[in-house]
Amino acid sequence: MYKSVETILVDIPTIRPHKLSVATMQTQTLVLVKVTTTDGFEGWGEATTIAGLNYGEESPESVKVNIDTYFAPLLKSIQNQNIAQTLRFICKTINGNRFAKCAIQTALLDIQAKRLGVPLSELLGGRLRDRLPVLWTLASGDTEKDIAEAKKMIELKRHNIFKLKIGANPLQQDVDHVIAIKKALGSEVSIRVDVNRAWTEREAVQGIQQLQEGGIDLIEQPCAIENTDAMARLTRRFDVAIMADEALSGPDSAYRLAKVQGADVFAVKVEQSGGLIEACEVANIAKLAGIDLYGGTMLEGPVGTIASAHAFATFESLAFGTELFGPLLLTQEILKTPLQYENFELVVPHEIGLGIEVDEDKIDQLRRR
Ligand code: MUC
Ligand code: MG
Repeated sequence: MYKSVETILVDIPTIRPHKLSVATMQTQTLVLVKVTTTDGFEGWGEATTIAGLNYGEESPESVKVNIDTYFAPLLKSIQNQNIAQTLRFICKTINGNRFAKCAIQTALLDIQAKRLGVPLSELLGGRLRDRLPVLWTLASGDTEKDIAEAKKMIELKRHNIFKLKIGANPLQQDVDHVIAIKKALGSEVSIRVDVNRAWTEREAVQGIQQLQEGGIDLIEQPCAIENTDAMARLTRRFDVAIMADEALSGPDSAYRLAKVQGADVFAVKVEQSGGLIEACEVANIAKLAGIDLYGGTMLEGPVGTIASAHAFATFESLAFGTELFGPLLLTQEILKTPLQYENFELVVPHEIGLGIEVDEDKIDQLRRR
């Protein structure tokens, strides 16, 4: 049934340094997975992470070793076409490894959607929208450069919402940087911040107070992943929306956070959730708990980005939009036809499966040997 499972690491320089509190990225390593079947289908998935092990629990190298050593033989041993049973079997047999599981699941869903002749979103319940708003992250580390970059994006009609990466500098310096950008871009432009868990609760209170007064719309993951109590207290204390990102590692964590109202908004990420199906479960938990949604990214390339788009297109409400800009941060294209970004949105394709065509010659040129 499954003929081959290949994991390919592709190192691509970013268009500029991307500064997060946990690392500065100059290159992104795409982790691509290609699965083929004995009846001639081919599916793609992605397990890309951010800055090696600085951000998540799986590295590009660990994903490759674990897929090659454990997932691939398991998949090749499976003799049926039932995707639900196959995914259940993988989850029962292999612990953890959410990013790898997401890549494999995406490839299997891509194959199944192609076999059935439908876009992948149809396997997730069907899409409610064909376009997703996409913000841009300003993370050059320089206030004037960030302002110029934002103005250019607005002019190009590429993005009109911006997220600022903070937490690497002293608190007041970060806050002043954010307020200066907000002032330069004006009240019409939504500005959000991502602290990537850099603040203690006391620092968060100090920082968020000023950011709220400065007209910032969203505060992402201000405190440590484990500090659910602090997240809940900040959510109660402030009017500005508090968003959980790294604290969400799939439906279980979503349920636990929702129970204590540990956030106003969930940043749903397909890889962090452990798959597209699980990302939809996180979205449902949020809906039931009255928590708003945002479509997050692990700065994947076009495969993971469009897979996320198929999942997010099924969400009933996406109050804070998405950040599916990963491919635009890269200096190289790996699709035969690039993803369509226009009018501040990403278009979700109608073609079967993921609806993309991977340029394998290009990947062959760029892959890590
Ligand atoms: C994160 O924590 O949100 C997503 C967009 C971006 O600029 O960084 C990532 C990670
Ligand atoms: Mg984040």
